[in-house]
Amino acid sequence: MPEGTIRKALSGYYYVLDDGGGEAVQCRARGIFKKRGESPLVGDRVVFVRTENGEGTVNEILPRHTELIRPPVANADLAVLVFSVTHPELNLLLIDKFLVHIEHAGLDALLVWTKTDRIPSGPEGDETRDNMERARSLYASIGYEVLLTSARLGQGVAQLQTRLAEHIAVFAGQSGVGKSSLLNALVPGLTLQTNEISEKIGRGKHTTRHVELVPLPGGGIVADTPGFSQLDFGELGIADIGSCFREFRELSSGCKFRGCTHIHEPHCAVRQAVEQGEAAQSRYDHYKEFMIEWKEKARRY
Ligand SMILES: Nc1nc2c(ncn2[C@@H]2O[C@H](COP(=O)(O)OP(=O)(O)OP(=O)(O)O)[C@@H](O)[C@H]2O)c(=O)[nH]1
Ligand SMILES: [Mg+2]
Ligand SMILES: [Zn+2]
Repeated sequence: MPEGTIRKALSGYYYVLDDGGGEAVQCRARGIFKKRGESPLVGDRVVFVRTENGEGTVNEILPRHTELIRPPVANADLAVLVFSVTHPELNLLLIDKFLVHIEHAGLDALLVWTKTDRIPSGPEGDETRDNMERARSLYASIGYEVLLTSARLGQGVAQLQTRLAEHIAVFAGQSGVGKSSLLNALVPGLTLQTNEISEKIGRGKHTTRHVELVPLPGGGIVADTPGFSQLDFGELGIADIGSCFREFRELSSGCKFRGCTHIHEPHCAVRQAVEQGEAAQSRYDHYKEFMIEWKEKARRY
C-alpha cells in the first residue's frame, strides 16, 4: 500500500501526497479512526489505498514524532511564532502562552516579528521600537532566536529561508500578523490569500481557514495555519507549566523544595532570580497568571 504525507485537511477530506510522486490524492479516513477518537492531522505520515474514482482512503496513521494541538499539525520540528511589532502590537502574554504550548509539545521555537516597515521612522515610532528591542533582548537572553522581518520590504526573508531549510515548520500566531504574507514572500509565485486587518477592532479577519503544507524553494516545508489567540492549558493537558518556561526549568534545581511551584514556597530560586532582576518580571507574572487560569479550569471539572 502506498505511503504519503497529508498536505491539507478540508471538509472531511485529507489530501495525501504520495511518496511516489504525482498529484495529491483526495482521501477519506477509515471509520475506525473516529471510533478510536483519533483524527489524522496535516503533516501525518499515512498508509492509504486508492479507490476507483481517483480518490482514496487513509488506512493507517504512522507514529508521530510531534503533535501540536493548536494549530493542529503533526511531525513539525520547529514552531515559528509569528507576531507583528505593530498592527497588532506585540503581545508578550500571548507569546509566553504559545511558548508553553510549544515547549510542552517538544518543538524547537523561532520567534519571528513582522511588519517592521510599519514602525514610523521618526520619534513617533520610538515607543514601538523600544518595545521591540526590549522584547527581543528578553527572549534572546532566555535562548530563543528572534528574527525581524518585513514581508513588504523583504527584510529578513532570506535569513528566514536559511533557518527553515531542512525543517518541517509550523507558522503560529494571531490572525492578521502576516503569516500568509510571509509565506508568499518566501515562495515566489505563491499567492496565499491575505487580508487587511480590521481597523475598528485592530485584529485580523481570520483569512486563512485551513492548515496547509507549503514546500519552500530553498528547502524545508512550512505549514500555514489559521490565526488564533486562545489556548486552554486544561484542554492541552499541560499541568507542569513551570517546566515549560525554559529559564525556570533550569533555575528550579536551586529551589529548596522539589516540585516547587515558585509561588509561595520559601527559598525559591525562581522568585529570587526575579527579585534580583536575573529573570524577567513579565515572564514570572505570566507564569502566575497561567497557574491561576489552570487551577480554575481544574476546579471546574
Ligand atoms: N506593512 C506591512 N503589512 C504587512 C506585512 N505582513 C503582512 N502585512 C499585512 O497584514 C495584513 C494581514 O496579513 P495576513 O498575511 O493575511 O495575516 P495572517 O497572519 O495570515 O492572518 P490569518 O490568515 O487571518 O491568520 C495584510 O493586510 C497584509 O498585507 C508587512 O511585513 N508589512
Ligand atoms: Mg493567513
Ligand atoms: Zn521555586
